[in-house]
Amino acid sequence: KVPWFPRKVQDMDKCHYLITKYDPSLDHGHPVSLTSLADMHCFMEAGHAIWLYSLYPTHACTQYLDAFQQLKKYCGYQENNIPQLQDVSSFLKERTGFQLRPAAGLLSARDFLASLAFRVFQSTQYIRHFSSPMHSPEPDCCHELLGHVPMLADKEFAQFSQDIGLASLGSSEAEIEKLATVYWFTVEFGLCKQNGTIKAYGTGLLSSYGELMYALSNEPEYKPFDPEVTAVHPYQDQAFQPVYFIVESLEDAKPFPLHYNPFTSSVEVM
Ligand code: H2B
Ligand code: FE
Repeated sequence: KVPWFPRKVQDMDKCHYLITKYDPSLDHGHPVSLTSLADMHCFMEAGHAIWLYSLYPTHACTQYLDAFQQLKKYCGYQENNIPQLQDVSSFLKERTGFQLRPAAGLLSARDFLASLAFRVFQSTQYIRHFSSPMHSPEPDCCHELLGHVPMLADKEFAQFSQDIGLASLGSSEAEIEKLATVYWFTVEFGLCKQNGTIKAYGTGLLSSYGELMYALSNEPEYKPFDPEVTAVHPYQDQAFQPVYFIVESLEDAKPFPLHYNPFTSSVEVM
């Protein structure tokens, strides 16, 4: 039996299953609401953001750098400002048809991936706890805005994201787990080659000063991206990744050989 899956973008209202990994009342490192502590976090984050910004020219892929310039110009990406989700969503909609939808926390891989099929990115709005500015165990708005948003403004990357989403619709739990793993090692922690140099396009790297430095140092192990191999490689979210997968070129990255035909609204295997 094929599990239920959304057929139209309105069905996103039913794709909101939250995973509770951390009990907010027990864990002091849990992210907190943005509205209550906005000023303080804005101040704290500026420090991390300035560190990060200094790494981008040498560590980020060109697609990221291009989009980042645009976001500075049109969406108020500045050290002392938190951009508005609505402005960013309108920006993306114009570039690649992606839109942001507010999410209350970490969603199940199934619901999160399903939304990508409709070019909807479910974005958290809270910010990481100020006691650990360099690391957030769950996605927060720094990760979404500094990591995901610039990459989603790139056409090929947007297509790649949607392809993973499309492949997830109606899939079994085992298939979802494989897709979530591919997503992890590409969208979140992927590296690519550009002019013979390794650059980061993974959004978990682009939103963490510490891991961005580490990923492009000589410490971690590198493996070539291969969907079959990558999909079953174990991963964890408690520390820096010991292994990163490299794609030869971001333009050629495909989760699986498939293509969404917008004219027939169907998935074609190439
Ligand atoms: N939920 C939210 N709100 N944001 C994410 O970036 C996210 C998610 N990523 N759920 C998903 C899981 C990802 O790690 C994969 C598909 O499991
Ligand atoms: Fe993410």
